[in-house]
Amino acid sequence: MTDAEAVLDEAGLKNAKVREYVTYWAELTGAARVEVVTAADDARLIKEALEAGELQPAGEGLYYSRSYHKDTARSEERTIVATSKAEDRGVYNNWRSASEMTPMLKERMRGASAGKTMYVVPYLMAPPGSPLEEYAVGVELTDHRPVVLHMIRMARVGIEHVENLADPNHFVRAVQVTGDLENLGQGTDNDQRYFVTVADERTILHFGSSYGGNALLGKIAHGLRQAAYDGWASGKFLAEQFMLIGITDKETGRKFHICGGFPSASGKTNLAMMLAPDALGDRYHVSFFGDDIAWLWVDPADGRLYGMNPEFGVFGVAKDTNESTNPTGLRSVGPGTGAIFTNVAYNEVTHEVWWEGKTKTPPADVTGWRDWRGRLISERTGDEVDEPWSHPNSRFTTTLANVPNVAEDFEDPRGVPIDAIIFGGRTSDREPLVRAITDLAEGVYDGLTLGAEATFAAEGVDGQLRYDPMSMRPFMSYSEGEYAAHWLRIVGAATDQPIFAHVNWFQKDPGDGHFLWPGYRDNLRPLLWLLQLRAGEVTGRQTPVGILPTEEELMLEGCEVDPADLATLLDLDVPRWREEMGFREDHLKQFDGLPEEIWEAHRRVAAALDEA
Ligand code: OXD
Ligand code: MN
Repeated sequence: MTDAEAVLDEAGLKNAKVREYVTYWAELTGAARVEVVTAADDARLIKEALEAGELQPAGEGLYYSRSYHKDTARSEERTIVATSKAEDRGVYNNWRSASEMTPMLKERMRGASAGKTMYVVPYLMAPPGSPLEEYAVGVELTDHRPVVLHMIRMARVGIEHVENLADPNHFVRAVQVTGDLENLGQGTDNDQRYFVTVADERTILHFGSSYGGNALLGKIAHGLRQAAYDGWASGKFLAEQFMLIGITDKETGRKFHICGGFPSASGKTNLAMMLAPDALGDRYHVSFFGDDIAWLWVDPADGRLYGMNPEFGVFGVAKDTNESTNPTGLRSVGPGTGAIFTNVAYNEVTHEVWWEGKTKTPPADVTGWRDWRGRLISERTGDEVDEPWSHPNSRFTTTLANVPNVAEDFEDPRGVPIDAIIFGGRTSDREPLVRAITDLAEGVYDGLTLGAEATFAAEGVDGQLRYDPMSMRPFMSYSEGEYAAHWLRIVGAATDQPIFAHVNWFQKDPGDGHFLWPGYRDNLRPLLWLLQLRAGEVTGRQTPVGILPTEEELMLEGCEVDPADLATLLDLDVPRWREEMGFREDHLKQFDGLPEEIWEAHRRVAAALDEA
């Protein structure tokens, strides 16, 4: 056992509550060494990780890592929110009592870091000086060096974030213990993993994974689950799985900000990093704030809703990132950025990386190429030949500052005023290109009924969505009824309300299956219309489910969309909508204590559709 106290002294870490926490867990996990980490340690830790074979070089200042092959994604079934109050149980949060879970996790973690280093990673999930800073402080303890390297990219890391706290005890305790990955029964009846957020104690206990989504505790467990709980318990803010972008009108100098939620595989990262289409680029500039999390609050000084991205980096899905879907994403992982690729394919001779969709076909010369599991492509036989080279959830990790169009004020502690909140599903019919919603309850109702079609027809009933309220289904930390009420209260406190909208880039022609809308950079067009609607510069056309643009109102110069397709994109399929209302009713009925305003919004929309 290590002398943790001496290490903490040497690091100059003085916060007594942090010291107590570190020494307690060092003792319990049996770690052989303790090391306190600051962002400035990155270069040394990279070097150590390369020497240890945890990372491999992937070009100038770029790195490659593979995770254990059964440890490549978040595990929703094993993820639990625990508190001491049974009222916190929701439909999606897998609620269990803290008195049951905490001892169980301690038992699993006891002695489980023997022989390993326990890294102490003090972090901040906010730009320093943010009004929400007190909810953003945490200390992750991890026994896996690549987790530290990811944390340095994804959060602001350093002991300064835990010193001089107004309340020295007010930090999130975030413990990640990897365990013996080869013997954890992942996905079997005997699964040993548990990913628990003890939300009312602000303690996160994750056992059994070193994969990013389970192990970078600042991001999902703190930035979403814990923060959502804190935001509700304090009555001060919302923490949502939202992207956040800025749009500048260069002609008038006006700036707008849009945030919004998209269920996975609905193009959220691509949208967040989007550039204006060429034909509109002289007038409009799109800037990037964040691709995955936004915290939202109202500033009573001006009555506006504000938003900020608590993260410091991007943990993006690599698959299908290419020059046309996301050129800025590619630049953000270019030479010298310090980016880390995980579970993509790797060429051990040239140090190149490749993933499905990076180019149309994989590299023709397979010399040196290994798939995400480390197997040589050249040795594939039979059916293996058709297997993907990279894991579908392979990732790139890079800092926000590496994104070429990052907003100049992305670290402004005041956050940015939010003009619009959008929800975007993946729907092949029914859902128009954009429909704006000006009523708060109808906007929240729309977020609660957000969803995406099951990826494979076999997974669900045809045309029925897998609902993913506000894109928070895997991150809900308290009951959905309370969640809806909290949304109404927070956004309702803004005297200058943001406009809501639902967008859909994925309508298809029922005949030949082609996408009706070109998507990607052209997605700016419906967003510009939305901002013009909010400013009263266009009026659109009122429908039962919101205001739709007219063709003339959309700025379509340089946009290649077929006129017949455009007509469909701006139309409503009323019979399909009526059917959808039945599904929505069943979905919402699951939630206890849903505010009456939400039910009223549902009934209003249903009645308007009946009359249409
Ligand atoms: C996620 C992520 O799993 O952002 O949603 O990594
Ligand atoms: Mn996410």
